[in-house]
Formats: sequence, structure tokens, C-alpha cells
Amino acid sequence: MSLKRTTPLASALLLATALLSPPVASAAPGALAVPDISLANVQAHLSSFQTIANNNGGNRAHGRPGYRASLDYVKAKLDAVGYTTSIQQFTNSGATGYNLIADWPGGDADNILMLGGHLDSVSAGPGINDNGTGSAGILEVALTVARENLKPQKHLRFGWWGAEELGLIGSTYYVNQLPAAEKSKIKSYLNFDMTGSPNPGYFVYSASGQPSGSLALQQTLEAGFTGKVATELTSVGGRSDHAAFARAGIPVGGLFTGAEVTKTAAQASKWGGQAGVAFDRCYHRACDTSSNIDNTALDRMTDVIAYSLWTLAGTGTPPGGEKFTQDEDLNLPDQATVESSLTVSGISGNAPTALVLGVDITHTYRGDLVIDLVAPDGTAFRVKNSSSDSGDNLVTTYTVNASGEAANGVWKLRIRDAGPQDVGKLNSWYLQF
Ligand code: DPN
Ligand code: ZN
Ligand code: CA
Repeated sequence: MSLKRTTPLASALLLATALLSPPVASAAPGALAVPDISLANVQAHLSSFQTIANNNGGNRAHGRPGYRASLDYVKAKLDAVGYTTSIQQFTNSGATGYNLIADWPGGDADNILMLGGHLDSVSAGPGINDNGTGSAGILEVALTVARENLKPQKHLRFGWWGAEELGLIGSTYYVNQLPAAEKSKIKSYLNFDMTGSPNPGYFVYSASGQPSGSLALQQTLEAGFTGKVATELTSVGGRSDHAAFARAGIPVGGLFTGAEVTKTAAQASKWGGQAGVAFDRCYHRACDTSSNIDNTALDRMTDVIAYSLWTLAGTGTPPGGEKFTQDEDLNLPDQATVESSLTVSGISGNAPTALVLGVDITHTYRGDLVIDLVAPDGTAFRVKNSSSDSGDNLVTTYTVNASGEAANGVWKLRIRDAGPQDVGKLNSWYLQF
């Protein structure tokens, strides 16, 4: 939570403004139909992880043979369908650990969408829900990308992390060894850690629950459940592999079906299952086996992994749209609203469903900022609300469905500083059509 003080008057103003705010923009649905991911195939990966654990002393933990066997299984599947894979080695607690990185050839190398999850279990058990589920889910989504021969606008990368259970070791190693220029190419990271809990909840990582949480990613994930099941936001903080990405300033999001926390009566009436019982009673225990899975949750979660990828990857849209940049510096005074203009010309028709808005803001507390993109006709698209995110600068991109707006004309970035004390400066922003 924020340590900043908000006066009652400021709270009332914030609330009033929130009620009057335009709807928050979300990523546009992909032009291609999102495939239904085969539950049977995901289950087959889980049963392979179970067999690997059975044959290797009952676990798939860092430094144990069951981990490496799990990695070899995933790698072989990806290699067979055309991924470029690499094994990254690190040392922790006197044992060698491994990350598996898989790149789908093609797409914009400067605009990477990355999906990941940890592949290791605790040593107490086979780790089928934690995190065979996320590992198998992103594997089957990656295999579906290959099966459909998807040619997205963005470059797709997948990561299976080692030694998460020892303190997020593998993912932290990966992010820390990346040169700054490589880090900045990763525009979004989505994390999937526990997606088939036996007494499931449907949680989306809250954008305001951690540094670098992305409202656009949160909303895209939420949209994937529309018409299927209600979701709740959860503040996962630094409890899984998105943490290192977030620390590096990369926008993050993710899904979770719950671990040791108990399901409330309200959640049980909404989602079914048992109130007063943990989402996963076998969390970090020997009983986290193939039978410790709710298949409905696993199916829904995996389909939303696919939804997020197909929605965010820019499928079906021609690559390399024209980019317009406003480089003029603009001060962001305390508790004031400012606007910066950008003239767009020479584009025929309307803006795209996935108009990319890039912002580069220096600030001492970015949680203060409320940002709208205003179309030439005055329509405002909210891309960021104020939050308790105490991080400083805001260097990120948002995707706005602006297909109802003429592309040509004067666009504005409207920035309101909604919290006392902290101030900043807009360095630049751009629109890519
Ligand atoms: N990876 C587990 C942990 O670190 O405890 C489970 C978990 C994942 C918990 C995501 C919270 C959020
Ligand atoms: Zn986990
Ligand atoms: Ca302020």
C-alpha cells in the first residue's frame, strides 16, 4: 500500500473523477479467431510431468534429475515444431539450474510479447498444480501457435523458469543478465503460476498490486473470461516470476487459481467449490499430483492464456504501422492537468483496433498519474488510472482500440496528476498506427 497521505477532500475528488471518467481502453481483440486450447493435450503434458516425477524420486525440483527431465520434455516438443530454443544455465545452492527460452521466429524483434511460468517443483512433491499447470498451459499455447502457423506482428517469446521455489532464482537471473537494450524490447510479460487449483479461484494479477503492473494487460486477461466466469483481482506482489520483469520496468500481468489461502463463502457461492478450504490444500506438498487439479479451471485458464496471446500479439494486422512522435518536454505540475498535442496526417481512414500509444514520463511517484488519449473529435480513452503504485518513471506502451476514430487530426495526451507532493515531466510520447 501507498504510504502517501491522501486528504479526505482529495479522496472525494478522486472518487468523483473516477465516477466521471471515460471507460478504460482495452486491447483490441485479435483479427483472427482465438483457438480453443485442447484440455486433453494440456492434461497429457501434466501426466508426463507426473511420470517424470515418479521416475525421479517423486519431484521435479531444482538440482534434481526430475527438473532437467521436465525441461528436456518441453524443449523437445518445441524444437519439433520450429521454435528456436535455448537453455540458460545458472548456479544456485550448489546446484546447476536451467531456464528454457523459446522464440517463435518472426515478428517485430523490437516489440516482444513474453509469456512464462516456472517449471520447477518443490522437493516435497511432483508440483503438478504448482506449476505443472502454468508450464503445460504455455507449452500447449506455444504448440498451437506453431500448429496455426501464426505470424503475429510482435515477436513471441516463452520462458520456463528454474528454481522459482528457491526464491525466483531463474527468472531473476534471466532478467538481470539481459543487456538494457534487450530488456527494453520486451514490452509485456505475462506470468502463469498455478492455473488448475483443485478448489479454484479465478484471479487476475492486479495492475495496482505491484510495480509495473499493467492495466492494459490486466484488462486483456479479464476480458478473456467475459461470459465464462467472474474474476477477482489479486495482489500477488513479488510472489512469482513476474517480479524481476516488473523491477526492470517491464509491464506485467498474470493469472492464478489460488494457493494456500482459504476460499471465502462469497467466493464459493460465486465459483463453486468449498468455502473454508484452501484453494490448493496440497500446495507445496507431496499430494500435489495429477489428481490435485480442477479440469474446468485448467481449461478456462489455458484458453485465456491463448486469448491474451492472440489479442496482444497483433495477429492479422499488417506490421510496421506509421509512427508519429511528440518530443517536446512538458512539466507535470502537482495536482494539475496538462495536455500535449500531436498532429497525425497522411493516413487514410480510421485508426486501428490496436493503436499503440507510447509514453515516456519522468516522475517521482507514477501512481499519481491519470492518463487519457484524446482523439481528434474529443473522444477520450483512459489508459491509466491513479493507483498506489509507488514506482517512479512511467516508460511504457498502451494499446487502444481507436477503430471508431479518424486517424488524421490533432491527438492529445491528457495527463492529470491526482496526488499531492510528487511531480514529473513528460519527455515524449508517440502513436503508432
Ligand atoms: N509460486 C507460488 C509461491 O511462490 O508461493 C505460488 C504463487 C503464485 C503464489 C502466484 C502467489 C502468486
Ligand atoms: Zn508456483
Ligand atoms: Ca503529485
